[in-house]
Amino acid sequence: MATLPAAPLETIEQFGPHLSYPAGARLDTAEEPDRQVKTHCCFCGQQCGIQLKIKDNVVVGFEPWEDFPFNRGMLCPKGVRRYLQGAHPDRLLTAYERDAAAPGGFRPLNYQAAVERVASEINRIQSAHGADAFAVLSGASLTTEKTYLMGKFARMCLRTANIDYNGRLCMVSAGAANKKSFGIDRSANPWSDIPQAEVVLIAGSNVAECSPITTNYVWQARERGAKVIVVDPRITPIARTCDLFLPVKPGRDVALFNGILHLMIEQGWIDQEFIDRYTVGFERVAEHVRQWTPQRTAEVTGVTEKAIRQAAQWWGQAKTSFLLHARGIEHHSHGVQNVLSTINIVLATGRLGREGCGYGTITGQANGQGGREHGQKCDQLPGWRDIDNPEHRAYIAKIWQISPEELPGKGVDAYEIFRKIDRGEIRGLLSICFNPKVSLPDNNFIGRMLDKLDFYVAIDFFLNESARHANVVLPGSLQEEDEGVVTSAEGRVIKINKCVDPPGDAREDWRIIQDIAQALGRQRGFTFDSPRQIFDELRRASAGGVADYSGITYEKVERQMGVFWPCPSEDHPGTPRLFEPGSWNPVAQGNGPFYFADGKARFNVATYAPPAEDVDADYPLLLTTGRVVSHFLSGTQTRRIGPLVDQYPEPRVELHPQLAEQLGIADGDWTTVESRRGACTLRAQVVRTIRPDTVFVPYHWAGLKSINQVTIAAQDPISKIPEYKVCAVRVSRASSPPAYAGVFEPQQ
Ligand SMILES: Nc1nc2c(c(=O)[nH]1)N[C@H]1C(S)=C(S)[C@@H](COP(=O)(O)OP(=O)(O)OC[C@H]3O[C@@H](n4cnc5c(=O)[nH]c(N)nc54)[C@H](O)[C@@H]3O)O[C@H]1N2
Ligand SMILES: Nc1nc2c(c(=O)[nH]1)N[C@H]1C(S)=C(S)[C@@H](COP(=O)(O)OP(=O)(O)OC[C@H]3O[C@@H](n4cnc5c(=O)[nH]c(N)nc54)[C@H](O)[C@@H]3O)O[C@H]1N2
Ligand code: SF4
Ligand SMILES: [Mo]
Repeated sequence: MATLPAAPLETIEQFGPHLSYPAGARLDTAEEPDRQVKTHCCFCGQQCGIQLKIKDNVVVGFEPWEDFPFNRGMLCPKGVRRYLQGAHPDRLLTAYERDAAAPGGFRPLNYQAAVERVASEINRIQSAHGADAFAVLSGASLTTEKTYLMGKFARMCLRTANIDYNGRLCMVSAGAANKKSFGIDRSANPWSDIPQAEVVLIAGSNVAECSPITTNYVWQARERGAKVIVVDPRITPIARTCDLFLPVKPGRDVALFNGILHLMIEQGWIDQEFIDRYTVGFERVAEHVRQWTPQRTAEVTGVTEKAIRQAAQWWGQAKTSFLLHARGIEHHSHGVQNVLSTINIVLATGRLGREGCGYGTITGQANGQGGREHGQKCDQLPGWRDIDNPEHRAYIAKIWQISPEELPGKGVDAYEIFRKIDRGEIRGLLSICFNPKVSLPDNNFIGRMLDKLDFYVAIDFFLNESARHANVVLPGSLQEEDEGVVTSAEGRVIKINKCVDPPGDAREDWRIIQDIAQALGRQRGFTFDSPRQIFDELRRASAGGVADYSGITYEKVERQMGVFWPCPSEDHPGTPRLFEPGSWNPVAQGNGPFYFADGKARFNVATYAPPAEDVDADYPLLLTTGRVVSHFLSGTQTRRIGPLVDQYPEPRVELHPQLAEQLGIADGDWTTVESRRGACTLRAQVVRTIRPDTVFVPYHWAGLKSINQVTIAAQDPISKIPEYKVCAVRVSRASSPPAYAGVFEPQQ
């Protein structure tokens, strides 16, 4: 049986990097496997094809899967090492119950007893405080089947309105803006359109570190002569090879894109025929951007007028183009406005729905796309249906064999769930595939709220930092221990194949959820025997919705190496490129290809506002946060994979030499970054690749190394995404090393 590390343990890397290699596990990739399974990487939304090598029910290595069209065998450092995670000694092999007297603060518990305790606590809380007093937080690394089941479980079994998911921290600004502009929330093109583009514009995406395989598509375009434009406060690796770099001041993208559109209109670099025929709302946008003269745009964004004019000219005059963005423009209190402003420059040129003419938001989590379509969002039902729409409610109620009145209404977003805990309105929480203690902003508050709960159950395969606050922990499944579909950044539905069985008392996540339903005595609707059965119900539930999966089968996914949704019937091949004239569209009754009744896309006025917290005399610098190539999200997985730890052992504060000199900080010095919410002391990394008014810290670490102690919980009013990408801080050389110094010091 697994033993838990002794308490108190704030972060797993206190073990030291060498111990994060799975001790004694079989890790020799050269070893002859029993079999190889074609599946996909468990980490980012690129969902690279990979073959895992299995010996004696253990994943022991990998081989490239060269036929899979997206990555053709290529993998990034995380994909190459992902096979190491399952054998880690921290893998949860049994259920646990919190017990202050036990070593590590938890004692093992029989699985069935744990499930029964969960059910009885749910009953107790809901009968005393109402159904909505129990909340669910779910995740977009789960297969689409599981995300569907989580939405159904919350609404039909628990009858709570309060379910939301970690994509709330990720893709919701893009999703909301895509819906507003196009009526559909999916990248518009397969990535094979990128190399065909004359101009590739990348806004707020560290492509080479966060969606590494996309780099290859961008470079193919460059090789064919394309101009690459990058908008980022940091010269990221992709920016080092671009043709034009716009070093935007964090939080100012909407001004930049409005300024670019201003010039495009002034110079006539727009497609008036497309605008007239296929869009509405252009005049209001044109009127609005009139104020965004190059001079004003330069003043607000910190980008030179010359560079703004050059970007407008290249983008405006191109015949083909592809615009990509990610969290750099989305993680803002005006993230939706930022995204709308980028979509406006795409719509104004009419370069959509044709070869080499594309737009895409690069999804983040493994199932960042599929995980936001089928009902685990607080306002959504399967098929991207709207929980407020009576017809949509009636349709799903029929599939679930309940009456529409039994379906709860709209719940609150993931952060608001914690505010409701603070107010005593939510008393119980089930989380799966989510580590809010590390990943939510202002996370000292989150830790206090987890402790305030009457009852908290976490389902995970590692005891993540949030689960350490749980009353009961249930051992869930790793990606390679289950099967199901996920949808990649391109909109391609692909199949995750089971490689090994969950070890010990661990269970496939969907079985655990059904076991809880059974223990509650509400198993009706939760008696699926397999992910395939869940998928078949999901297909029916999605039929006729915008995210229509009804024509997708496991066999077709395998045969075609993925099926792009929407796919309304089994003889339909799927829809790689959206908005092609004449393509299937369940919503449009007019001639246009967009997903509104009149078939026309919407221009939306995108208004600029400064970040929720701007700099002032006390906090004179901007903090922005994000990722490094070798770690993934809250680090639960990658901080347990030795070679990835060695590649980037601890977070560092990136700052420009000018700023470093001004502050008297040398490379490697302990440096404190402090905001109104909290402080974090880390080593400095002095780099010339960042704006001198901005510091950057990656967020993959917990406890004292967590930069989310410092970030702000401001949210976009429409999407409710947190403003991870900008808050005001002061930075100084630390007067003393942090408490963790010396406990684990990586070799420099
Ligand atoms: N290695 C690695 N890869 C990952 C992940 C990971 O954790 N590690 N996570 C996956 C997930 S879930 C996601 S969401 C994606 C995220 O992928 P990205 O969005 O590419 O990554 P981030 O580092 O969050 O931020 C991207 C860039 O935004 C820039 N930026 C900061 N503020 C601004 C701003 O105001 N404007 C502009 N234009 N840019 C700004 C940052 O400097 C950074 O280079 O990556 C996925 N892939
Ligand atoms: N400061 C700052 N904070 C950020 C961001 C930022 O850029 N800056 N980015 C935000 C973004 S874009 C994201 S997506 C979030 C991510 O934030 P989280 O979702 O909290 O981070 P994860 O590390 O994905 O946590 C997921 C947990 O799920 C578990 N898990 C993974 N797969 C499975 C599975 O199949 N089954 C089960 N049962 N468990 C599983 C992992 O072990 C891990 O403990 O962080 C956000 N936080
Ligand atoms: S790019 Fe993403 S999916 Fe591909 S190997 Fe790297 S982490 Fe895995
Ligand atoms: Mo994300």
